Amino acid sequence: LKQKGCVVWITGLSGSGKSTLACTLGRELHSKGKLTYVLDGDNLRHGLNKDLGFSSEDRAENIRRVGEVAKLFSDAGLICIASLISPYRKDRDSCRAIVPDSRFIEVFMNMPLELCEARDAKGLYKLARAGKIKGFTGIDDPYEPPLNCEAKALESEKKKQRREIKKLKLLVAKGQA
Ligand code: GGZ
Repeated sequence: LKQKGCVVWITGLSGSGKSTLACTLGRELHSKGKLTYVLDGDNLRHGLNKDLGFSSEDRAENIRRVGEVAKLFSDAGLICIASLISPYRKDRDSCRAIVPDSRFIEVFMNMPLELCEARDAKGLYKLARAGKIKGFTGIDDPYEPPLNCEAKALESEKKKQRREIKKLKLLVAKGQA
């Protein structure tokens, strides 16, 4: 196997487009013959992390586990794309710390809360505003945007999206060098 692995870590609010970006990027890299695996926070909470809730401790453990798994995948030579809210800087930084330097690419979904909430694809923001979900990120739980991420993305018009994906592919190529 010639491929070298890396971790693409996508962070951002619920409904900011993390999963969509992860899938699109994964599909494109795959179609170029690259071994890729997507770890999606929401999905993993049905299996590996089904014992965890949304307290800051549980989120930290959720992110720690996914970080360790992502590291294993990247050690095995895969491009591992992780998409989790991962709201706390220190948790993301701990994941970065276990992956060799240039092999951790942090991508911030730079989507304003108002837009995520306006779209509210799953109706979760509405429930959070009504107090039916407690500790919802962006409503009554914090989100700490990255200070030094490798890339920012915005689910936007097709043309801009193309540019963002292109940039991410370049970063992945660098991460694999
Ligand atoms: C945030 C919540 C919450 C609370 C349930 N806060 O948009 P979704 O629905 O499909 O994805 C969100 C998912 C978040 O899981 P993560 O593993 O990415 O979170 S973290 O990194 O913070 O551990 C959302 C849903 O779970 N969800 N309750 N209180 N998101």
